[in-house]
Amino acid sequence: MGVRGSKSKKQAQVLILGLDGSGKTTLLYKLKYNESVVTVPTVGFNVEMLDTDRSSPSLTVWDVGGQKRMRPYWRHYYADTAGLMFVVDSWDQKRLDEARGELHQVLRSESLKEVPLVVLANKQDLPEALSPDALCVKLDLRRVCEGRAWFIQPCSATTGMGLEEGFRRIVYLMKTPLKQAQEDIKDKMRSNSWGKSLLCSTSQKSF
Ligand SMILES: Nc1nc2c(ncn2[C@@H]2O[C@H](COP(=O)(O)OP(=O)(O)O)[C@@H](O)[C@H]2O)c(=O)[nH]1
Ligand SMILES: [Mg+2]
Repeated sequence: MGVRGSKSKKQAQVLILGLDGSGKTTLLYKLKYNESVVTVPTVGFNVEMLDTDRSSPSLTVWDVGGQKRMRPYWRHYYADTAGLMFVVDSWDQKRLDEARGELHQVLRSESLKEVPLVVLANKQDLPEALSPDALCVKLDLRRVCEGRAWFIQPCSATTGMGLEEGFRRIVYLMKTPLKQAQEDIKDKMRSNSWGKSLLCSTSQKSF
């Protein structure tokens, strides 16, 4: 995390990864401008600043192209990453194996060793989208995330459902000591209250 800006508010880098077509660019612009944009496959990256509450660092969010030929470049963004978000198309079951393989490979990187993870189970607006519980099993999250603070958040980049919660969670995980975050997450998963915010109930667009 570096310090930047006139009020020297800290800023932290959040990296959004996931297969092409999972909804990364749509969700970034829905969150930033509350607009549904028509996207084209991202070549290179999009980067946006997101505001947070006063006690949290501002977020510099990188949305990096997810096409196969772009994935070897993902690692160039790891070094400064304080929080990782991995977007999954919950409806496209044919590509879940591919998503799992890519996610596992990303998590094996030494530079992301203690970086918290939020998996965004996107496209929940579509009928037959897999639930976060089912995705958790298919992606083998509990095993691959051992020793890491993580959470899976259902969302829809089209409607905006769950997006702010997802970003609140990554901010929370970035700010909270690992042990405490793991306990809180266990409780949260046990109570299975996916839709409710873990942090605060403000309706303002700050995380
Ligand atoms: N139904 C639905 N479609 C979505 C959602 N998020 C993204 N899409 C669509 O999925 C396609 C790929 O989205 P895009 O943001 O370009 O994916 P990216 O390659 O991960 O950046 C576009 O046609 C989006 O409109 C969602 O939550 N629900
Ligand atoms: Mg894109």
